Amino acid sequence: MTSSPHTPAVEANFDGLVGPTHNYAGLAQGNLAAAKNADLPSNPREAALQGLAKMRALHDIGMAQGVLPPQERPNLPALRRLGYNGKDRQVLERVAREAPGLLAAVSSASSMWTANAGTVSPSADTADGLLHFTPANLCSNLHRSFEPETSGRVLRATFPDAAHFAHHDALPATPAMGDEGAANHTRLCGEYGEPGLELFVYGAGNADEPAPGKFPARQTRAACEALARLHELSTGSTRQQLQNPDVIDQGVFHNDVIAVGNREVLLYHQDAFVDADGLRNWISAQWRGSRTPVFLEVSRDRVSVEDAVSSYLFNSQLICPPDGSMRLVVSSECQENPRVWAQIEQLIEDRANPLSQVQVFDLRQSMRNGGGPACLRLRVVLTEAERAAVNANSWLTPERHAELVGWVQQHYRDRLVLADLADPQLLDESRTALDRLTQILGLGSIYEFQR
Ligand code: SUG
Repeated sequence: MTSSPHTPAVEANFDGLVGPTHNYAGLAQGNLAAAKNADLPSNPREAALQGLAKMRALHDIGMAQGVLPPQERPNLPALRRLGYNGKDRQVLERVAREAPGLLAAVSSASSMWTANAGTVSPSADTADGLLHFTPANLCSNLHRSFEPETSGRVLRATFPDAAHFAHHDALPATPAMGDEGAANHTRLCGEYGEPGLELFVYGAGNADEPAPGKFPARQTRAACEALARLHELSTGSTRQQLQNPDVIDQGVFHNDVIAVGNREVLLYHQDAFVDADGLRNWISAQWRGSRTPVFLEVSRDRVSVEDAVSSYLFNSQLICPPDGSMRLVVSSECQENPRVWAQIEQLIEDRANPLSQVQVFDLRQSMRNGGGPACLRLRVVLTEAERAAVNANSWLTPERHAELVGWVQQHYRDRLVLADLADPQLLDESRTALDRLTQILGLGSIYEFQR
């Protein structure tokens, strides 16, 4: 197949920096790692450095790598909205005494998982030719419901030029419109700059569709439909796909825990979808790309859903560095599981698919909260003109990487337990750190404490 005329584009990854209050509070129902590790002491410094090491390695193999800042935590404005008033110190002391669960919720560093910051549609797919962003409302969990407002501000500051970027408000934050962003959105295409197919995966659909019984389905079909309308996607190039409710009940709280797509490749577990045949047929029928779609189905006999969830095999990043290879970026948990590792080796060795390399990262600090390599990044396909319009300091360069490492070492603690969240000193440290960060990243005053 030959490539149709199009504006060339690259796929950039915008990773979330882990914030200074990174902790394990067991807040996310249906997320098995988070539940299992609740109350463990965390190491925010190590967490942030692990994330930065991944960003640097991807930069070094020629990927366009960006950085998104953490949010203000503990979230004092949220506590004031809930009726806690007085001096910051008094607010922290009172909420710690009366509602420690709420203090944990307003202190979570969960904005690090930028795959949940929003949904992004490249300009090649949209009717108005703009690159569209909609922050996810994350209304299924209290601690995550505090993110969308600042996420919207961060996205606008990072992608500021209205001539290229269209920013929407988050969908109404109510269970009927639950939206968790790019974690449930997959784009397939021939070349990144060609028009692609956008796949929206939901767990909560119409009344006659099967639903999970144990854990919540966080993504709704109604939200997927609204996103496709807002982003001006054509109906022939979008599909709302039902997730298998049984896997949600086994800990697959986002589709990116059981499937990942990149360019023409869809890598997914046999049990990921209701009607995977229908999905493949639709992709093949609607395909306009210059490469042939490649479906890599991992069978349950080789990798069980349990292995997939504990290793986060499908939460790998599937990337195309400029050397022409296609690589899988995996967490070290994949290497430690012999069945998962054997599957990865087979995929890499099989010449019939484009995957040719694997790169392993220690992301344990994030993984203990159920956040793997793919959770930590928001993918944004950018033409050259769009890339030039991104806020310049949001790009990771070797110099900015070194500056951020120094910033983490200066401002972050190496141990945090839940009792520390009430420490007014931690609030001061976090604000000092974030204030400095907005200068490093050249973002302006995005935090309420700066306004
Ligand atoms: O929403 N964990 C996050 C993990 C998000 C992973 N993102 C993707 N799959 N894209 C969540 O479940 C745990 C926080 C705690 O328990 O302290 C948490 O929020």
